[in-house]
Amino acid sequence: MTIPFNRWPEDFARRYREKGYWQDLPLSDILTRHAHSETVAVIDGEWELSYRQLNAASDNLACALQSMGIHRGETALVQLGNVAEFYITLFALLKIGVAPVNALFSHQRSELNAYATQIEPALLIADREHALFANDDFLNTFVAEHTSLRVTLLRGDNGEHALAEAVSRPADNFIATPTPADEVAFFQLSGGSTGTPKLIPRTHNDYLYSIVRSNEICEFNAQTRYLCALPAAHNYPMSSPGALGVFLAEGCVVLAADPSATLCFPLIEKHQINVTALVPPAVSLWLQAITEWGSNAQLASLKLLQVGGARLSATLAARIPADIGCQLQQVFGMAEGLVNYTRLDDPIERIMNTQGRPMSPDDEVWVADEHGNVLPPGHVGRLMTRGPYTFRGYFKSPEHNASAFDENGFYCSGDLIAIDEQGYITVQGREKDQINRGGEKIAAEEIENLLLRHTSVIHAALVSMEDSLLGEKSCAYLVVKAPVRAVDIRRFLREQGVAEFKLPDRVECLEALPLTPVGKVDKKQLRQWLAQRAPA
Ligand code: AMP
Ligand code: DBH
Repeated sequence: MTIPFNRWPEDFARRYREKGYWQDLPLSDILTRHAHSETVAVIDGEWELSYRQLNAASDNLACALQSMGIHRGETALVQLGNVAEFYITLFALLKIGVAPVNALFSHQRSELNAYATQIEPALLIADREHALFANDDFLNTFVAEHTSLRVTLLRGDNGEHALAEAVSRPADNFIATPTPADEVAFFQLSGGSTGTPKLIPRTHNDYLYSIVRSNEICEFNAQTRYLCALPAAHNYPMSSPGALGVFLAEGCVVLAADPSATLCFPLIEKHQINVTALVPPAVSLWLQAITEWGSNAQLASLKLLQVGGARLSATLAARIPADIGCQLQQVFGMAEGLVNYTRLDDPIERIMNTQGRPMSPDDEVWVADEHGNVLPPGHVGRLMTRGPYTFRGYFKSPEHNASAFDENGFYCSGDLIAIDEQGYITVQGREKDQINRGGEKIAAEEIENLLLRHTSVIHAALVSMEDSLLGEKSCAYLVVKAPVRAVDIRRFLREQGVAEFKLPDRVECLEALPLTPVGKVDKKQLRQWLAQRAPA
């Protein structure tokens, strides 16, 4: 049984192998190559695991899952936060050829249902610390609704579902059964722009290459001490170079539950962290904390700060070397593949003002006008890309894929960019119907569909509005039958089981939504009204 996905054409696959990008190794090799190392791999609070221990723990879990009848070619739904079990589970599943969707810890019923419906998982791994799984109510419904589920393991459970038990029971004659390196290893989550959250199949070959190449550019090595403060399941702290880059290099990953300064500064000092990855709003909060506390002394060990996920303003960028006292690297990436970095030895002006350039010599990136013609350097248009680690299609989404890719397999990310003469990219805007709330992506259509379930709502449009801290927040424009208050709308959406960051920050009611000449909702007009603070 293999998971269906859109493969690279044969001639591309051959070229990527010839150039050494695709190594035909399972992703679990990142860990197993250090199986005998006593170096500390992960620090999660008081819990420190060496590479040997991390590998053994994942062997144990892999073996336990095999004995429960979970096997190669199946899928799993995993929801774990920034805890060591996240990596133990990831490697265990890779070792037995089970492809997980790693849901974010902020995800709720609606997202988990959407993912389970798409992948039909045999296995669920979640956390008793998550409100959904604090008791068995949701769990029972979920298992009844998703009949493919045969096994559930829960972190923090000490009964029949105990994950800890499966992790600590010594593996007995474990034989790894990873999927072939050119098959699906796991699914990444797309920020999305459609009604249902989309899944991105990632193969061992393409993902491992993205990590190897990221390590070269970011110079991760055995001395790297990386603070993982963004959600561990996200593509950025997982692979750019992220925790997997650190493991590959035999460095050390320290986990933080969130990127707050109060939590992260002491961890940086205590564990002598030299690199971390943030989104721009977290950078603002760090700078604010430094100003308030009048010192950046706790950050003395920090050499490199990666910033990405959303547009970093030049003002904020300039304060990083000045106030935090470390080097900045801009990262412009996407879970679909393509990642751009400013290089460590780039001139300061490039590091401050661009979102870097593609990491691979074989990343093909060009800018398209509205007719699909190539635009010259400096012109703003649609980002089009394909390459050795950029996917060729969303999971089971033929219709959406037909519009997201051109006839030559180039993926249109929905970003508006310009590329300069030296190949450096600046992100200028966005064409996709998405809100980037400080790096957390919201697909407008997903929330609009939920809003339309409200008995008073006739029409709904979710648009971005400027925010000084987050960059963007969301505003729901509604046409209603009966008056509604913002709190009611937010409560209603919460009851629909959607992640908190997707709730509209503001709600406005209108007589009618403005329409474009072809009769589509004119979101540009709505955004303009918001910018002018009218009409309320
Ligand atoms: P996702 O689809 O959730 O992986 O999000 C990827 C999207 O995040 C990109 O297509 C961009 O819209 C946005 N993004 C990521 N990094 C940056 C950055 N450094 N500057 C501006 N936008 C970014
Ligand atoms: O926003 C992203 O998705 C992102 C940002 C930086 C990403 O996936 C990445 C680096 O790999």
